[in-house]
Amino acid sequence: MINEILSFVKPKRKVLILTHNNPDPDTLGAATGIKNILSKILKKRCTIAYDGVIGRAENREMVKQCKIELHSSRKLTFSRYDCIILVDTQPTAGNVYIPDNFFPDIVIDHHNFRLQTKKAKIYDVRPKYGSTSTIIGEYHKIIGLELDKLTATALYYGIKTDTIGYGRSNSKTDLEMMGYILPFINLNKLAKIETPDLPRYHFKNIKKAIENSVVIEDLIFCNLDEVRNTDLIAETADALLKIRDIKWTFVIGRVDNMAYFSLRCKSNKKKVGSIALAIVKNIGTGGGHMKSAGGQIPINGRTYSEICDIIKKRLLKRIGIKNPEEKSI
Ligand SMILES: [Mn+2]
Repeated sequence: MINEILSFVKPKRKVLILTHNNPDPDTLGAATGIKNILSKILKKRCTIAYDGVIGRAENREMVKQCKIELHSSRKLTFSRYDCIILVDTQPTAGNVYIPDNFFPDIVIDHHNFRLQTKKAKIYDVRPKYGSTSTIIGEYHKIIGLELDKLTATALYYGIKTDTIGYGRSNSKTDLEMMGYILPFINLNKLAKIETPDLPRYHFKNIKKAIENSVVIEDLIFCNLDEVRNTDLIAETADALLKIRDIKWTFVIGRVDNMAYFSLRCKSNKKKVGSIALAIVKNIGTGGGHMKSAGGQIPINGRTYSEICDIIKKRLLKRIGIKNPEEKSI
């Protein structure tokens, strides 16, 4: 696939690499990696752009430590680019800003395949992979391009956050790729990324999350209402999943006129990606993987609390909760 990508990009002048909105380490790592390949092999000028906010302190530290140059996709003139590459999502997933009349030429992702993606000139979608950074790491290996420290660290952290830990899933391929990349990374930088100083609002959010959570059988349902960035929703879902005897966490919140949610499950038999997709039917977009998923629902026509009610009802039904008795944590 990488050779197809290289011959497609070769005659192009300017390349735009898009991450998904509110980028996570995997999409940032994948964007950094594909930029590295195209600039080293083809000497292309590549711009990496995103929309939304990089909320998590770890992710901001990753951008700083790996010197990832980022632009705001809303401020760019898309027509200046003759090649658009999308990583770690797909055009119709609902979590990427692409102006009307534009469509990515190349899509590289590991979420479930969406039919519209066939409109891209080249697509490499591998739902069996735990991360998109794994795919990009594999590209480096195939073409024999040695990894520099910054790219290696970004790719490694991208794979790790999507694959290791509760609410994550991985395959042998992901772990082997981590093993391949590990000797090239800067361990000091990785340590700085993994243990950044945390802002006060992180701890305030933990307090709010516990107060706003209800336990229903082995599910924690948490409504954070207004949050300062969407990463807090994902962080909360990960944090609450650490509670003993809890199998599921569902966290919903809102930023501006959009409701966002994250769903996690300790078991990989539940395919939470398809649950996320089902509960937003006709009201929003969603998706994800075996243990980790999310989605977004525009707040128009319905109030935020009406959305929460609909979603909660659908969720309880989907995960088979028969006795919706609510307790506090
Ligand atoms: Mn990913």
